[in-house]
Amino acid sequence: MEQTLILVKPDGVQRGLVGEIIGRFERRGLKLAGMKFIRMSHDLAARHYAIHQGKPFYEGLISYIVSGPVVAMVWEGKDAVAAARATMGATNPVAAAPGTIRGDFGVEIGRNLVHGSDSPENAVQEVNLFFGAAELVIWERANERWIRE
Ligand code: D4T
Repeated sequence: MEQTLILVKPDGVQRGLVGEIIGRFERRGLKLAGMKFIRMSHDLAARHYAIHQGKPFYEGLISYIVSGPVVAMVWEGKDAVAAARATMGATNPVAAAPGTIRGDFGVEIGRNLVHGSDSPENAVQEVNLFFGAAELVIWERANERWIRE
């Protein structure tokens, strides 16, 4: 089953949107496999955003992500990466469709509330960066057959 790493970024936490954001992934039918509330270290932030090093927004991105606590989660399901990104909306909230997390709560690309892995390959890397195997929970969801054919 595909997994994806989702972060509620510091603005989502500070604005009291943690429950709202988690609820959207729950209602979508994705299944929670791991969750923790952390303050990201500079080292973890640099590893997570290594692909953006050297870009003009990199320094701001790092200082933003370490500026307060984040909720790190692993959600799983069929096509979990694509489903989660559709639930999040476009990277720039101004372009994000109403009904998506960013489209409903954001206006600024540098305050876009959530992170989600952008490919199944990157999702594996990101899940392993944030979670040890023992932190992921294998469990049976009672209503599984009403969500998946
Ligand atoms: P994340 O990684 O946060 O889920 O965002 P996306 O996958 O949707 O978008 P991304 O990797 O292209 O960008 C990562 C992160 O950088 C911020 N950003 C991006 C920014 O502040 N200014 C910019 O011009 C861009 C392109 C927003 C998300």
